[in-house]
Amino acid sequence: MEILACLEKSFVQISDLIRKTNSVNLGNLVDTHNASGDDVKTIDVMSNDIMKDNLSKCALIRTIGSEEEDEFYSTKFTDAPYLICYDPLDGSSNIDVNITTGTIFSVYEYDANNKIADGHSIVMSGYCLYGGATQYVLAYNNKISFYQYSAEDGLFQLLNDNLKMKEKGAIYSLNESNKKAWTDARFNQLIETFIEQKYTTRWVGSLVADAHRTLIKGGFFAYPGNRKDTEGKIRLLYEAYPFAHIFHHAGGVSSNGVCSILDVPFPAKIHQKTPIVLCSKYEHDLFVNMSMQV
Ligand code: FDP
Repeated sequence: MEILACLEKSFVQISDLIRKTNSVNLGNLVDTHNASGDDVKTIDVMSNDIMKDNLSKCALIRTIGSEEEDEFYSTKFTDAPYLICYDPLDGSSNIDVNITTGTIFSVYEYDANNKIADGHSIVMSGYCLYGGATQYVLAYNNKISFYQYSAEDGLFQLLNDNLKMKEKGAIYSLNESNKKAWTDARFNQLIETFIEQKYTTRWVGSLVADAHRTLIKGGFFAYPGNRKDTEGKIRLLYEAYPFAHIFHHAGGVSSNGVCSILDVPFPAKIHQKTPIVLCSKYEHDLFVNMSMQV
């Protein structure tokens, strides 16, 4: 698929950028693509330039939405069928300590009225992890494929052609330092239940890494709303919808606390946030039962 080729090219370029960056520079580096060669940009902005440059040449893409842009960008392919939204470098506040970051994306198909209703309009989504290895997960055609980049032959090699989530995990993942400020008390009760059931906790603070671990090992990930960030921190278009699409493809569950993330109407604003839960079925049942006790 042409879009996938553009994405894979971008993943390799962003991965190279990260691996060549001195992390002590706190994510600032010289843009070697710039003609003058002396333009200092953050690594997020350079990753966005890579994605935008590659994807704007793809004849299937009409519109691009990015975490790094204030508005949607229209390509020259005005009759093309798809919108693509992405976060070029999620978790970049971790880049200075060499923690896993990643690119998250979703491809949305316009309907006959040139509209997108909600997350059910996604035809393909995924993410690339820039960690110990460069790996990407793709949700397409009702299955999840998992690839790893091989620098030796310059190709992504298939690791798993039909990845499925466990029905139950043993890890919960939330930023518990916010727990006194959460606006939905079910999360506080749920944590107590997890501890009683001998779960352990993990919080990387990089959505791609925390969500990837939850996908692979099962369990519970959430970023609830709190008094400071009433809708949480996770952005709907290029973080929550893609991961919801991926989790549903893998047999897992997504929620904004009320409904599936995929049922949330397409936002009016490009950077709209949403509370988010991504989890296995067992943990979702626990969460739903908490709601009955409140
Ligand atoms: P970041 O602050 O690095 O941009 O989407 C934003 C995000 O990262 C997610 O990747 C991550 O899950 C979350 O914010 C981390 O939030 P905390 O600062 O509360 O840990």
